[in-house]
Amino acid sequence: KGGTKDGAGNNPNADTIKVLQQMLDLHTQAGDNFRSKAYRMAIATLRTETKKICTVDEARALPHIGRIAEKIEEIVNTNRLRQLEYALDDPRRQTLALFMKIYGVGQIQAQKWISQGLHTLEDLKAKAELNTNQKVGLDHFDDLNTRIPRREVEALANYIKRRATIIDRSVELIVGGSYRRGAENSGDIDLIVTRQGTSSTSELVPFLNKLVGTLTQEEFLTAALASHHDSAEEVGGGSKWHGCCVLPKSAFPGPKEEYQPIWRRIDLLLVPQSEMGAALVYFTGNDIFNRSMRLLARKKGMRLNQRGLFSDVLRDRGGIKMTAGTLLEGRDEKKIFAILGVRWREPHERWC
Ligand code: DCP
Ligand code: MG
Ligand code: MN
Repeated sequence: KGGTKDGAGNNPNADTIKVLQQMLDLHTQAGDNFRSKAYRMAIATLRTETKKICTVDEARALPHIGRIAEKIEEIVNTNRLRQLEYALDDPRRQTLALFMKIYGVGQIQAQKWISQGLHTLEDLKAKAELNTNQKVGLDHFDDLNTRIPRREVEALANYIKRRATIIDRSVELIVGGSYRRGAENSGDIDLIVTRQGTSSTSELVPFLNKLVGTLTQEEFLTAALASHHDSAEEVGGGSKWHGCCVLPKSAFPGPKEEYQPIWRRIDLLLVPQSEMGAALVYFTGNDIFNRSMRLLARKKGMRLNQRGLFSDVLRDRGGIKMTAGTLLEGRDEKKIFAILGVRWREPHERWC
């Protein structure tokens, strides 16, 4: 995940980082937050190094490397990491990774299927009990695991914008997510929907319903997906729409003979103008950047979520929030950075 910008391109430690990144991915996939964090920190350290780190001692002298120092030496000496190769060869892990690539399938579901003796996508099609999301994910497995070229993201967004303008001229659509960060390709399209003068998502719901209706009717939208883990922060619900879309041939931005109808994941996100700044921060990400921004807010006695930056948050001794606090800023993305006391970062600088 994360597109093509891994930031390791010209670094003398690029090869080492590539292997460590695979270890990070493995631990993330396995839900091992502790080891994931250790690898993330070590990678971050190596990225800032200007000379190649070759030995255990050199590595240990750097911050946040710890026990990964031995692995760094092994990678540099042998061009490989045995532990990684064993792990990658493990058939159970391979099945787990395969199942988790199905949209709507998490670690728990994947493990359940494996314990039921299911090993292939064909097994799942024949024997597993699938919910709507999982069925879409399985039926369109290849499509939904193909990244979307930047040009196609733009074509898809423009297609929707044209329809949106017909319904409501004053509505504004902004592509967020990895696209806004400048990614060459994206896993999905995150489309933020707003309108001048709005202060609640409910004002945008009728527009969204019309838009989804139109786009479904003309078979641009091909599936609606249920969202089961909408956060409690989103009051009221109905502020998001998750689904799939297919770019029609007429809107394909390349030679028509190269056109193929590919199912793409799309999220439509309703954001009132009063919350646009906080929503832009949130939906631009990436998720790790967001985590560090929220953490920073918390350290300063504030709270940042997709609706705004708040102050006077009262917490009990366990750190549990007791009052929501008062809104400091919601509308202006730059002001949120300023109030938090951090340097403004352009979207393309927010890769972690
Ligand atoms: N987000 C987050 N925490 C999550 C999920 C999402 O903070 N657990 C935020 C940051 C993401 C944005 O929402 O950048 C959009 O989520 P996506 O899953 O669409 O991720 P990206 O758009 O960043 O990457 P991709 O190209 O894979 O879609
Ligand atoms: Mg995205
Ligand atoms: Mn998304």
